[in-house]
Amino acid sequence: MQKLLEEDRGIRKKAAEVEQEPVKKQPEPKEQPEAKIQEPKEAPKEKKTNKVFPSSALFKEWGENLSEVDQREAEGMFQKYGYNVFLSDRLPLDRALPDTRDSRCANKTYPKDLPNVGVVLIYLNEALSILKRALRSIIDRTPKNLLKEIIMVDDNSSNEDLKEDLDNYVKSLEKQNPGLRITRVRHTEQKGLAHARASGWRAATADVVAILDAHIEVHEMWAEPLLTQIKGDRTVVVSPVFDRVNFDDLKVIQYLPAAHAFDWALWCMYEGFTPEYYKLNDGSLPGKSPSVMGIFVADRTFLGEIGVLDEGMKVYGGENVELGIRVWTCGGSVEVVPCSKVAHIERYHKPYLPDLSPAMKRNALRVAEVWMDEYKHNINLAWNIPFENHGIDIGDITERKKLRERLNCKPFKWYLDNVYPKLDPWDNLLGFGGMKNLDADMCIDQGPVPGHTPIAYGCYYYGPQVKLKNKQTKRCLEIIKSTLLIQECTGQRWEIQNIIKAF
Ligand SMILES: [Mn+2]
Repeated sequence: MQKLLEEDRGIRKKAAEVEQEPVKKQPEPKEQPEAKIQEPKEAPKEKKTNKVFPSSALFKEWGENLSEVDQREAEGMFQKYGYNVFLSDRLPLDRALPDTRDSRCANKTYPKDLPNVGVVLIYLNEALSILKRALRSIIDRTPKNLLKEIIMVDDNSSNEDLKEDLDNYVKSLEKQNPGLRITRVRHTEQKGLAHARASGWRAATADVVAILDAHIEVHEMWAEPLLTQIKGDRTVVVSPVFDRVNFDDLKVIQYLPAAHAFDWALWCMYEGFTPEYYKLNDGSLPGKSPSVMGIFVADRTFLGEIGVLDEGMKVYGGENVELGIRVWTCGGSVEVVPCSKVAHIERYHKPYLPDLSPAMKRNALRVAEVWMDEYKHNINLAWNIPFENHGIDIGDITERKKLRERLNCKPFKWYLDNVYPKLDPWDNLLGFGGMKNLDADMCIDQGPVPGHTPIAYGCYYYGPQVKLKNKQTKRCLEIIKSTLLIQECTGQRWEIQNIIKAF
């Protein structure tokens, strides 16, 4: 989930658990309060075994009484997959999930004649037992008359067990479920998330497509609330609410509903719904959302009409934000639906590439160029990329620009004003990037926590070392003996990496 869902950004995605209103931007999942679910009391421990990997994230909270041989096996698989495959292989494929929905959801009823759904599962070297559990949960927890098909999209996996072993499992599912169509799509080179998802959409025939990650388990009644929204309005793109499945013990942690949003670097994060939503005081109601985290459900033909996904994007990231902006500005809307829940593993690391930033940056620049009008340079600001001549090849965007033209989409300013007013438009910045004192040959840095009191520091230009805002005093910012001072001006000169406006 993306990003949500997709999640799983040990790297940087600000996925988060969410409190009830007001929901703030939440930095890292670990810092948030958790509603733990059904924590069984553990039996008294016998003597502990030695930890073979004391610094591994896998063994921080899990695996206490594992033999050394098992620890080595578990750690090896964890390094490969980013989640606990050792444990997954030992849990039932049809394990029960806790009901984490708002209590009002249990009393809701849904129309009998809902549109049917095709589930698209994207995977790249997913662990076999994780993928099987996703399939099992979808088949067991979607009414037979609603689940028309499952489309499995393999974005060029190399793992051996995703060949014959998986084929055999799929055959057994087909035998048990004669009415269900299972389609396989296999890419012979890695196409990236946006293209893989779109290829799943192309293979689909159902009324509605649900584009999911493969490291998920759907909850009971996940489909009906989503399909009900789409039945009522074919232009609404919906997302379930995710619960987090821990990468180590695979326990399910409840997340509360929140809108899916993003910052100017296009990293996903949770954000509160609108004030109007909270006035209704009913957490089971669908809420409007600026974007989706990655996983989404939409009317199949409507999704085609508005351009599916930007297949010019590479690897990972940004495709979910592009979808959100496009749907809203070109005549649709996006909603998060609290009574639909999907448990999603937040991986410790992703298998696509060791560093996702280059792809994120490139994809973000595509979104900026096609959709963001006069705000497009905020993407450069967020990534510390020069406005002109940045040397990053963003690929061909003429088709996406034509699409925007053809659909007669509203300006990005409309989106900011009406859909995502919480995104700061950054319209009063003068410059960005490193700010270097030419006499001292040092830069301003944000300084240590707590407080981030600015200090003088060697220039490194990894990211913006300080944000320059429009403030004027008659004293100067200078560096004396490596110390940053505000004092009477002695004429020290500064250089700012990128100037936006003359000042
Ligand atoms: Mn994911």
